[in-house]
Amino acid sequence: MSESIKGPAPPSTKLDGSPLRIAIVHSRWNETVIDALVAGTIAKLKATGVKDSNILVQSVPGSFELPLACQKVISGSHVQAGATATDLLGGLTSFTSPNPTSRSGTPAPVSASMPHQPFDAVIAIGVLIKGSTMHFEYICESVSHALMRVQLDTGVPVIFGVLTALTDDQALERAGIGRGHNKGHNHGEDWAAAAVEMASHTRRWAEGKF
Ligand code: RBF
Repeated sequence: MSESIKGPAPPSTKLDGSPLRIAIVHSRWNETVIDALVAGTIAKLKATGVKDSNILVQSVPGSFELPLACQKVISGSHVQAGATATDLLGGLTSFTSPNPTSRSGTPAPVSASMPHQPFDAVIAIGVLIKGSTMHFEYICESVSHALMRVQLDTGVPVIFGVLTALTDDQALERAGIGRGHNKGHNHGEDWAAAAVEMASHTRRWAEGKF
């Protein structure tokens, strides 16, 4: 049998996750598959250089909850970053100048080295397995549209890590834990690579660098 032509080609430049902060938001339905996907995603993020301390993992009950959670995690990280920058400026003021209004000198380190920078990308992970009612169709459609909306509305890449499987075996194989001789491939690794690539592109493009 001929080899499959499916799947992403490698990126043209080496992935460098070292300056990036990335959130994983996952649902808890179909836990065996979710656990494998989350583990695969984290392993690949670290392999590209993303620091442990720059990976946040949050969970929600089911896939239907993913879009709102991603949106709130993104907006919350801006609040957190703002608070951190204010803390740094406050700290700097009290150390460098007795008069807060005349502060000068060293600028606060509020960019890439900031302890809580906003998320550069969010990876939404869910596993939907078709049942005997119409729930599958409704949830798949609304979640995929809403995740796209979150990334376009926020300008932060949201990676579509939602499996929409017709059978348990399809889901297991896409997490690399198939029951037959074909274990499949862990798609979490691809989602991590996509997150690092899109986060890096987005930073560069935002600075007008192409
Ligand atoms: N959530 C999933 O992430 N994957 C599923 O396969 C899934 N199947 C569901 C099937 C039914 C009949 C119902 C009622 C919910 C299902 N959910 C599933 C949960 C859904 O995403 C959500 O958490 C709940 O509907 C609460 O908003």
